Amino acid sequence: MIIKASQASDVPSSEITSESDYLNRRRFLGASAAGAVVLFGRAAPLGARPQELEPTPEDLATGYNNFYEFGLDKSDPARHAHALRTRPWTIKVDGLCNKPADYQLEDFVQPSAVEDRTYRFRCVEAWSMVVPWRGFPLADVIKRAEPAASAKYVAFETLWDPEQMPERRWRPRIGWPYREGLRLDEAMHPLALLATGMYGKALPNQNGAPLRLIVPWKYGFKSIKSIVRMTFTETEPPTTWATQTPNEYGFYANVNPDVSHPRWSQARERPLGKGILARRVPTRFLNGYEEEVGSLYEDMDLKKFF
Ligand SMILES: Nc1nc2c(c(=O)[nH]1)N[C@H]1C(S)=C(S)[C@@H](COP(=O)(O)O)O[C@H]1N2
Ligand SMILES: [Mo]
Repeated sequence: MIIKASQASDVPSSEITSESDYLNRRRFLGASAAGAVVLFGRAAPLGARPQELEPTPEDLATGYNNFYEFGLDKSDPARHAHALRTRPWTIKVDGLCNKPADYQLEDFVQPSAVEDRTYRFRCVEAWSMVVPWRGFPLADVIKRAEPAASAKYVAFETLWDPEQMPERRWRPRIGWPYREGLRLDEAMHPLALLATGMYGKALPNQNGAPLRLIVPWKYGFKSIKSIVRMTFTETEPPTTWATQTPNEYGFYANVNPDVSHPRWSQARERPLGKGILARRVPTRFLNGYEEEVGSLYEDMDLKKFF
């Protein structure tokens, strides 16, 4: 996010050469014979449009990260986040709702609702991945909280514990913790997921253990990690990046090839793991999820509410 326009197209330091990339691809294809081509876990509520997506090599998804609490370089989170203690873990649900509560992680996550979902993931920095997440619908925990009629948004906070989180260079204008938010109807959409795992395993700390949000039609910075609080509000909650640099990052942050970042185009993206010589591919409106979520924005000027 703190990048120069030229860097938006840089090859990440951890990205592998085309040769080892080829080997990784082979490894993946080997695995897919055993059934690794993943479809939506649950097609019915999403308009029955199964999508075949080839996951990004796992070592890239878990080794090239943005998690600024652990450092600003893409390799920092994987190097430092092992220090994060993810048990015990408490999640506070509060604000405008009938059932505020402090949950232990074990009570917050209902194992029977956990499913695997493979989504495209598009960072505002113009790189992208395909990740097989494991999680449950955000809507489940919202319904359980019984939001009041006045609740129009839900705000999220990441843990902030300087003892465990070594980053000292970056001080968000809004202050820590990292904050995000969604309009309530966005949050209730069946595509919005609370992830507890990826690639069939528990979520690595650098990817936001033990619980992070995934909103696949929005830029990656909406997908807040290591969540400790959810608050129902009547007004749009302040969020980290939209407060930090309001001319560059908005509250909505819907993936949109027609709305450029002031310093780079969002028309194309670089899929991680395709090799350094691979062409950038076109970015799709709402990251390819227009059929599912387009109606949420029917009456909005998405150039204004970017
Ligand atoms: N708490 C917190 N959540 C965060 C971030 C962060 O710095 N801190 N970075 C965001 C950004 S910019 C992206 S692209 C994704 C990256 O998720 P990944 O590392 O699992 O790919 O996490 C998002 N969630
Ligand atoms: Mo991002």
